Amino acid sequence: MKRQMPSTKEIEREIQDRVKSMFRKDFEEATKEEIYRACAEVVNDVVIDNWLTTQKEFNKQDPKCVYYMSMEFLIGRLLGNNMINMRGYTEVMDALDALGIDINEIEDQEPDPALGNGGLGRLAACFLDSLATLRYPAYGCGIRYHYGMFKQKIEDGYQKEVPDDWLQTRYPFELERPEYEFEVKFGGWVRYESQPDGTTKYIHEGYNSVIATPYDMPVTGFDNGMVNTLMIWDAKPKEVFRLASFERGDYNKAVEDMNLARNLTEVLYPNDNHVQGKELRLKQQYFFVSASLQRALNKYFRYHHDIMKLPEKVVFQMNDTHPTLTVAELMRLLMDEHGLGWDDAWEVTTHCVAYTNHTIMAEALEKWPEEIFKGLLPRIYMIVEEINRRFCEEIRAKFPGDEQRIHRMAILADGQVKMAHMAIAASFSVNGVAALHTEILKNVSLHDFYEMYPEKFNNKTNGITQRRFLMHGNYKLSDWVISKIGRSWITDLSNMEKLENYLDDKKSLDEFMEIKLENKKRLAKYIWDHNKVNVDPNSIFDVQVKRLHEYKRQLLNILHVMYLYNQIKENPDMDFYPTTFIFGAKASAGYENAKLIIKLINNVAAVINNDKSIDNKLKVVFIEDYRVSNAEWIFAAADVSEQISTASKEASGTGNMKFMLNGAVTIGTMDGANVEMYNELDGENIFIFGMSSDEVIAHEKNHDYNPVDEMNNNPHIQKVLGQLINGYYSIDNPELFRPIYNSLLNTQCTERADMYFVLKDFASYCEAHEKIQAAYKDRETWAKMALSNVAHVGKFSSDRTIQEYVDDIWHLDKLELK
Ligand code: CGF
Repeated sequence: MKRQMPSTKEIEREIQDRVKSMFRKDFEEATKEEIYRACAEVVNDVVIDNWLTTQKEFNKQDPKCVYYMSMEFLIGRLLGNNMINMRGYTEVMDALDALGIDINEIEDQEPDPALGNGGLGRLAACFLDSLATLRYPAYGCGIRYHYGMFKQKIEDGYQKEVPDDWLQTRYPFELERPEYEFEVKFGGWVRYESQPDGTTKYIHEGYNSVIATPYDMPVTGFDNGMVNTLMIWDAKPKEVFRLASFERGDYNKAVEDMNLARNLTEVLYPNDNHVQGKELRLKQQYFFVSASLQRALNKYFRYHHDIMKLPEKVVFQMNDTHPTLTVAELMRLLMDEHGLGWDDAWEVTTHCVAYTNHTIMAEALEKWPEEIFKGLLPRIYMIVEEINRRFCEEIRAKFPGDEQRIHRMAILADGQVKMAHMAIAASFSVNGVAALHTEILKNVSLHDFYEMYPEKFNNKTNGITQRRFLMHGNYKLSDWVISKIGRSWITDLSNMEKLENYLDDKKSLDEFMEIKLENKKRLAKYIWDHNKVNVDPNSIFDVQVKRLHEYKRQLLNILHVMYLYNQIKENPDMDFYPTTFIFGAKASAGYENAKLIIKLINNVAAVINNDKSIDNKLKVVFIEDYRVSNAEWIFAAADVSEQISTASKEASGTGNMKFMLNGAVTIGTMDGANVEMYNELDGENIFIFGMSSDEVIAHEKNHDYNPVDEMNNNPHIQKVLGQLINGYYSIDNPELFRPIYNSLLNTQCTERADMYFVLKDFASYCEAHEKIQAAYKDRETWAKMALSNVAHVGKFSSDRTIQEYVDDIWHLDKLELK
């Protein structure tokens, strides 16, 4: 039976009791952190009962389930999310209120479990939320990084990375499960023995190993009693000092195992859309894949005997190429541990694994030097060699005589192991994450593979959960929507279209704008508290928050701000609606250009915000440490959403959807899911600019773009670029921003000048902004545009995405819960 949250009165008493029993304190003496922990336990109590019930039903009903394999789960804080999903948020808020405490301060005590970089990790978290809400059995499989995404400090305008020790004190929403520990082996060599029955036995020797321990986190569904499991793996040494080796005097081996375990789960690599071929990362990949597969097979064998029927009960979805070792490790387990021959093992594997591609960026395609791979995973390497041999034969049979094609598609080529190629060769489904992205995969970046296996390719446009990004992040708008159209949108976002009935209702539009203003005031206060910049909530809040990457073109945004500033200085009386440009972005620690763009934004902010002569018409704010928790407030407060990547480069984007849900109007290129947003909006109430993806791809192919021409033809660009190198924004060091200038213009300093077509799209970006200015001036026009965005956001719920994965790829059974 589903257990409900207690009443407000009971919660009030329980919180006080918990504070007493956990900390031996009266409530009045407790710190905020202690109250947070007490609240977490009150909520956990209900969650755990539902978790137990779900798992019992799971065992009884024996449904097919998905293992979502992902190096990243950017889950964000769980207290608020669990309270919402258990339908107890208001009750806890009221209970705390009665005790004289503001719930926001309590939620603020929770560390933000930042086990991911950006879109890919947050997508995985949204998917888990939707799976549970739709009652589909699922496990998330990932890594318990001790240090997740770094905390960003801005010092003198520069990004500084500070480790985020989120596990410093016990995290209340995880449960160590030592009963599901497994050994994972690295290095050594493989000896083979011929068996009397003609088969060969492979014996792995001389390896180092660690014990993988899972920490389970509950994943709550919305108001349905369903609780799935996210298992994140940690490593510990097999024996603290590997006594056997130690006694034999092999002190080094003992220490090696210790160190291996210590390092494995220490850090998340802070790269988004870019891979560093570090051996430790490959170790992390094998570690969590091997442990997860062992646990999955272990569970399967508790209720089943016939391993050939595994695909009827289990599917492994590989979130990007990071978990591609799933293919070879499953083959190893099936053959070496469960006695299958190659053909049977391949039959099972290829019916159990599916792959999602998240990017076409060349620098994000994972390749491992064969030598490293072989040394670290000798048995896995043998299996990959055989997969490759057979795969090349298959290509040869389909395209006889085309040896170049075989070279292009091989899994092992040029001394490297190409993970995407292995993922595609073995998966029964290969999907992109937005319609345009999938078309580019089919026609350009994975064209060879599409020609080989057209039936494998499909699209699953990303989505986001409305429970976190509206109900939790923007409860005022959420309550308003409920008051207008009821609650059905909470689990079926397409119902938002009922808001269309209010598009011409002046009173409703006023209420809607009033809520936006309240949210802007909340953010303005946050900005004041954190940046000491005074921003006017009545100005346009124009926001670009996402990872910093050159293809996302924060540079285009800030160059435009510099241009506006010039305009206002030159024409002080020009008609201009005051605008606050808000940025938030982390740059990967080693990404110099990206870090310099952060510095530029901060320097421009310093100049503009201190210039009294422009009468507060322009403000620029860089929000430090952009993360899931502050993101919720930022989306809620945005008027304009900047989605301005170079067309073809952003696979989907998901921030774009979160803004839309919160009633921000998009300025964007025809890229990623923007294209589908444009379609859902019938091309209205969205500001599109810039080149199409076809145009970009054609320029890249023909090498016929010269940014110098753009500069020569546009005096505004000339002026702005001049200011990059004349000390206008860096008096002490006029050369500071020279690398940015060079990246735009100088072919000698960079592979291709202005690789992301910033200058090419500059003029049309300025024009689109002028249209925004005009539209915003009429409050009713703007309110209609913004509300229309909310009304058309239905498609972008992760509930819809998950249902498509289930229908087309996973074919899961729903769990029945009373
Ligand atoms: O995955 C991304 C994101 N940066 O994490 N890619 N990766 N890798 C894409 O660039 C986004 O466009 C996409 O929305 C996201 C999730 O699919």
